Amino acid sequence: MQVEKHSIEELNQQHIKDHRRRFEFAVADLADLDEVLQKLVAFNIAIPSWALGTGGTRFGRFSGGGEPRSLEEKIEDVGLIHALNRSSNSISLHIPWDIPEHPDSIKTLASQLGLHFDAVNSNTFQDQPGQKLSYKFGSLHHVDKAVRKQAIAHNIEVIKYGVQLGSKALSVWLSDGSNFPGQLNFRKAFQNTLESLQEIYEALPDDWKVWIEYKPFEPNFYSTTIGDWGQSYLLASKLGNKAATLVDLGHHLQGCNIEQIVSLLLMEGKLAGFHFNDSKYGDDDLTVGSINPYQLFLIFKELVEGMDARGMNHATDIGWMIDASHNVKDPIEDLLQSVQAIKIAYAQALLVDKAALEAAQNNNDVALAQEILQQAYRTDVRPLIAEASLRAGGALDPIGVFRKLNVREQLVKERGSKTVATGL
Ligand code: PSV
Ligand code: MN
Repeated sequence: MQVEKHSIEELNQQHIKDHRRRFEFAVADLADLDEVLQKLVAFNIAIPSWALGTGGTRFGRFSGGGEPRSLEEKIEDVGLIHALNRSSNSISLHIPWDIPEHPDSIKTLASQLGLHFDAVNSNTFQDQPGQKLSYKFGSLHHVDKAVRKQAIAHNIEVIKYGVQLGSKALSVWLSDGSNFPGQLNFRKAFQNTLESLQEIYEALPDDWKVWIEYKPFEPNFYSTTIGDWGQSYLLASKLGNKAATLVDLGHHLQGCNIEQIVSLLLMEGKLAGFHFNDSKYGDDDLTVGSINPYQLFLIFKELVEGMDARGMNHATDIGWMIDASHNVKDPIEDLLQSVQAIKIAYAQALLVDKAALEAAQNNNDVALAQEILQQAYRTDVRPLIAEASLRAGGALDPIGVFRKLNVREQLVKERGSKTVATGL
């Protein structure tokens, strides 16, 4: 199904007066309003193909109704999200969960909905039916060269799918690691990973990048071969200019200062992209901004400052993507919430008075520096996000419209109440 533009406009009209009042109030003191709005309109966040169905845990999965049954239906769902918020203009595929059997028609469908293809993701953390060798003890780091070769070939195949769709990056996350001390030789595991990645790197087209994701634990609980940003950065540096580090917010140990990591990776030109989510303990699947919105703001503050320092385009020079699993919420609602939370943090970061902050830092005026940051963080920027959405042809209140138009009910009618999407 598709959400018609006029339905969104009609519902917008019902709230336009309230919106105008809130907007005028919110922007009264904003000097560079047009610039901020332009940046918000331009800012898009990719939707992962595996997040459109209900996610599960290792204990179970409680499917929702109307889940997409095919890649085409997943693309339709991203089209719905984009129609509502005008900020989700791309989809990131995970192979082999979502193999584009007919790339031309998939591409046409996507472009009809205003979408393109973000990074393609390889999967060597699960065995597939009929697969010759197992990834039980890892893939690119495996002690057996034949397993490494199989995993390399899979990554090269994923690049080929991506080329057909117009993607420009391969995103690699390895679950390779060990569960017990003594299981692995760390150095050999790292060297094997590097050599495997070198072969994959050689297969990258000139205008492509490889994004190397890190994660401290899970599914391995003693060591992960690419466990932190240092290990990812080391690999990316050894590989070359086309390789950089991908930061998944949930892939840090508790209390980790992610904003500092982001700042330094940006400084070195090695920040490839983001997987947005949130976590309370050790998970990486909660909705971004649902637990720690201040941290999200602080990360965006570093992103904006660091990208400006390098003259980067906020919207396009870094890969922005959500990576979460929705176990109890409607996935589309959760993704709409995620995009809103990201845009709120981004807008607040744009409001930081950079000159005043720099002066406070140079004067060691710690209290004032904090005041400046929190002034931006405590600004209610929601009317700006709504205005940006309105100007881009989206909904003032994307979730409200999703509910008013009974989108999920219609999807259940079309697809059935017992559908299960591929993914986690
Ligand atoms: C692993 O936890 C991860 O964050 C990686 O990005 C995977 O590709 C994704 O989740 C889906 O499994
Ligand atoms: Mn991730």
